[in-house]
Amino acid sequence: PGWKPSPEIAARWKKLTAPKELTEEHIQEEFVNHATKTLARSAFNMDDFAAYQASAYSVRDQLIDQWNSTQMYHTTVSPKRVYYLSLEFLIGRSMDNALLNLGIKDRYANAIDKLGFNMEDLVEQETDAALGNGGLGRLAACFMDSLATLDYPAWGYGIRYNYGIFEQSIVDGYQTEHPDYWLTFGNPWEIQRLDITYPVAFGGTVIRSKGASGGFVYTWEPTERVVAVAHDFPIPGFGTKSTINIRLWSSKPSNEFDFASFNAGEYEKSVKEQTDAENITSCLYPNDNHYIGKKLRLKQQYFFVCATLQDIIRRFKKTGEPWSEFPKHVAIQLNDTHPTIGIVELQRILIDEEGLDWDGAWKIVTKVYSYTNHTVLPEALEKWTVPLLKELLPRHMMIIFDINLFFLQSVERRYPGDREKLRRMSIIEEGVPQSVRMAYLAVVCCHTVNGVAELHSDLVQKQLFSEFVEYFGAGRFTNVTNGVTPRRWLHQANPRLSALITKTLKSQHWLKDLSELAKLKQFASDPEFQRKWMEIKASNKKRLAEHIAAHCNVYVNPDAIFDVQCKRIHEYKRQFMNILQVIHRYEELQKMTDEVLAKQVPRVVIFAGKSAPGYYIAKMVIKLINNAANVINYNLRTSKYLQLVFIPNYNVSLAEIIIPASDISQHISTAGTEASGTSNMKFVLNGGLIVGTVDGANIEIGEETGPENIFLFGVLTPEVEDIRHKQTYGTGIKVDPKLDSVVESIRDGTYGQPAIFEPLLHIDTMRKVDACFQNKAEWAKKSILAAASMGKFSSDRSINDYAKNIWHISPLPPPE
Ligand code: RUG
Repeated sequence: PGWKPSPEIAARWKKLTAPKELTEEHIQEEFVNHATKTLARSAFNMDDFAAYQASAYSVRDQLIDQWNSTQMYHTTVSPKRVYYLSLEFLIGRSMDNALLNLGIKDRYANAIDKLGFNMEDLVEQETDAALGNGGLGRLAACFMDSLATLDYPAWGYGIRYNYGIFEQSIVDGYQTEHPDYWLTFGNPWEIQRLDITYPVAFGGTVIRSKGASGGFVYTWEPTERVVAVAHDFPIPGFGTKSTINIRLWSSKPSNEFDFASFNAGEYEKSVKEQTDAENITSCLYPNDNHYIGKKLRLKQQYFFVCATLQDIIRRFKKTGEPWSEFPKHVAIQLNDTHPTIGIVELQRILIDEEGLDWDGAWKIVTKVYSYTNHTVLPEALEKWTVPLLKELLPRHMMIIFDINLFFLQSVERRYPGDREKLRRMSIIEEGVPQSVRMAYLAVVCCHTVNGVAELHSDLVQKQLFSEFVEYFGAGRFTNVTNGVTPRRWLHQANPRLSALITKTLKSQHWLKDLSELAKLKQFASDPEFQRKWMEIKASNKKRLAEHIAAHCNVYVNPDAIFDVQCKRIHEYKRQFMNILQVIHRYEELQKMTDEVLAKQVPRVVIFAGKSAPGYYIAKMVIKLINNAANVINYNLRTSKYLQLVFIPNYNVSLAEIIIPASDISQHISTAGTEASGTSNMKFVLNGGLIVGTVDGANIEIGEETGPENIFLFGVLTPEVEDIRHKQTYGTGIKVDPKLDSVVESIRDGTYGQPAIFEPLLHIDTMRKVDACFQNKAEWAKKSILAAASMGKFSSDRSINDYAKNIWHISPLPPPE
């Protein structure tokens, strides 16, 4: 900066920026100020949306105050920081969250009420920031909330997509996709930093020449240049002044305009560079648990890590310390392999730009990075072809070849002559063309690799990376079980339950230490507490029923069991098995006499979730659910006992309505396929019980709740492969493809294969659920005990695990 304030000016500045007491009048002043000055509205020209915007800008002012002082304090202390690199941050809405975390919601609601607006209505005006696909992106958002709440010096880095995940509507039963225009009316929750920009380059060639010291130097001469512009999203902690930052990059052309083409009348050409550059951050790829080998996706990955590293290095250089101290200031966490090219970028910067030798650079790089694996599904493991990498990032490809060469040389020394092992462990996969296995690159270069639940981390170590565990030792690999933030997923999404818990525990402290929920167990059999608990569930179910009526035109019975499966539609998550079970139930109902029918436990089955647009089978499952709903809901005789809905456009704010309203939720992936799952944690936290397979975090949830408070069923992970193998090569068993005979064919018991019986076990489990649900007191007790056992699944616990065991960082609470 070219300007430095004199001490007097600095003092005046301090006085002028000192936070003002947040009185009712001050809130109203700020609100009206933003309505009239920022939005140019008047009292006679307001509506709920304008009032939302005015409130949002005034809440943002509060956030910015805290955020500025947090950042200034961190700059003074210069602690070791963690940088969480993620291509997805599924933030959802911000206003309610900010008001609650800052502890000013009631004050704001009252002040705004007196200006004629209802805060709950204004909250509904906000569009979700849907910059993620599902669990992975929402995990990143929960982690940011926990990092801020626990006062860790942390930054999130990612991409500001112009269009987040598509909006889903259902037309004639089919999923239809629409662009997500989330930025049309601006975004009050971000601060555009036109002053913080970095160049990012692609393509071209690498020139090798002799350096002054006799070694080779490499000069990358790229052919395409763009600029990354920072957008900051302040993230307030709960019950602390810490407010951290998610910095999202958007791409801009480096030359604003091609004047020569413009002057020659070639208008399209003159703006081509501009549109090409802006395209990089246009869209989020809508694939969950499936990699996409598209050039633009690789560009997105490099674009964001390149800008991020320049930002991190700029911050480090302010300390004036030598490069050897870099790992004492910087920990970088890779959320999946998506940012893995950042490892190579740091090695490149250190060698080509900072003049370190290979070994010196490598020592630094390998102390800085750690990698979270989120899947063992082969189709989700990223590979980039060598020709594509060479075309886009020629110098990086050379460095990857060198990393691989040095790595394989040392493997060869350990296992002389074992060429098969070298082939298996190589970062480069042979084939036409060759490709780079990004997960192997991450494992070779990171000091720590973690899975996201005990079972998953075990599979990561025993199957996916078993030879790397043998080579590097088990110390490189660990588990950090996922978690969710109780601030959003209970306090915000279920305010009445949160209030009941606070009243019962006589303090809000459980929101900062979720293990305190265990104290609720003593009230689990108390009829009065049960009544209050279940009354809140009933009112949440009513709210969801209203949403369903408005969006699906179906009037569901709020007294029925609400049985929910909402998540991305995927074969491994087995919505198909669930819908078969529903159809089976419907067919059973048809066969019943009126007398038997009258004894049935009414059930509302609720599905929600998006399918990747190109995922044919998943889309057919959506169609099947909707077609089945059309039959089931219009059967006047049985619809009292069974209703089925598919709620369109599942996103964070819809999850906030659905999750508090569930009685049971389905987490029924094939054993060994769902790395963790996090919605399972959210449902139980809100008093819903799990129907689930022995997979992912279900297992650990069951350990905490006890087997009597969770409905687990099905085969275990080791059996799955065995069964698959037998089915493929064994007795020639075929599952009847016709829907109407599937259930019968699995029920007649002629097949000797347990996997085929999983749908049957699912059906049996659902019968158990019916029986349990009829005993209201027992059900309430289970619901309370399960929720009270959720202490482990706070993302605060996950973040403390990462901080202590992987990042080696400490909390830095800002001074009062
Ligand atoms: O499928 C996994 C979930 O099981 C997990 O809970 C979540 C967060 O760890 O990540 C999901 N995931 C995995 N999303 N994408 C991938 C693979 O890229």
